[in-house]
Amino acid sequence: MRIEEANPFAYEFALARTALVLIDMQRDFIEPGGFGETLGNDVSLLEAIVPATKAALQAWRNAGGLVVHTREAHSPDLSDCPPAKRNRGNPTLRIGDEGPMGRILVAGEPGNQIIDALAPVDGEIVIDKPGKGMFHATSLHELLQQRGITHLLFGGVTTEVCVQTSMREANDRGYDSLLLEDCTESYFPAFKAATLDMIRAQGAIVGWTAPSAALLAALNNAT
Ligand code: C5J
Repeated sequence: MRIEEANPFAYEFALARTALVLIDMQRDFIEPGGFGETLGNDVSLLEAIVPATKAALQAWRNAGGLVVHTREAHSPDLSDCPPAKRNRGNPTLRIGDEGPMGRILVAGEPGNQIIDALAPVDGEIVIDKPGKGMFHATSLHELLQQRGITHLLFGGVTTEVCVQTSMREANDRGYDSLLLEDCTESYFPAFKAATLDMIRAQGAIVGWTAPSAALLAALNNAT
C-alpha cells in the first residue's frame, strides 16, 4: 500500500508488516480530573481528535491490521516511577495521589483506562509503559519482532511528549513510522505543529506524517 499524500514523500507499507499504535488515549490525559488537568492543561483540546482516531482505528481493524494501545501507567507501589518524575513541577496532584478517577497514572485505576470510544478489543496488544517512550521498560519491541512488524502508524497523545518520544525510539530500532496528523494532539498547538515539522524534516529524519483520510483512502483502494 502507498500513501501518496504523506510528507515529506510517499509512504509505502505492507498491511501484514504494519501496526497502528495509539499512544496513551487514556482518561488520565483526555478527561477532566486526570493527570493532564492536574498539570494545568485544557483537556478538551485532546478530546477533539477522538472521532478521527476512532475512524482510523475502525478502518484498520476492518482491514485486519495489528493494533497496539499504550498507557502511561505505573505499578501501585510506584517502584517504576523515579522520584525525578514524581516530584517535578507543581501539579495539584502527583503521580500516585488519589484523584477523582482514582490514583493518578497508576495501572488498574479508572483514570488509567483507555477511553471507551477507543477501548481495546481481543487480539490487540496493550502495553503499560512507565516512561514516555513505548519501548522503555516494556516488551513491545520483541512482540513486534515476533509478528514481523517493520512499519508503524501512530496516533495518540501528546504529540510532542509520548508520541514523539515513541517515534524517535522506533526510528532508532529500525521501524518506518508515520504519524496521522489529525489523530494526535497536544495541550499546546504550537508544540504539535513544531513536532510534525521536526518529524518529517531532513527527508523524514524521524518519519512521515499524513492526514488520516489518506490512510483511509489507501485502505479503500486496496480492497
Ligand atoms: C505526558 C504523554 N504528556 N502521554 N504524557 O506526560 O504524552
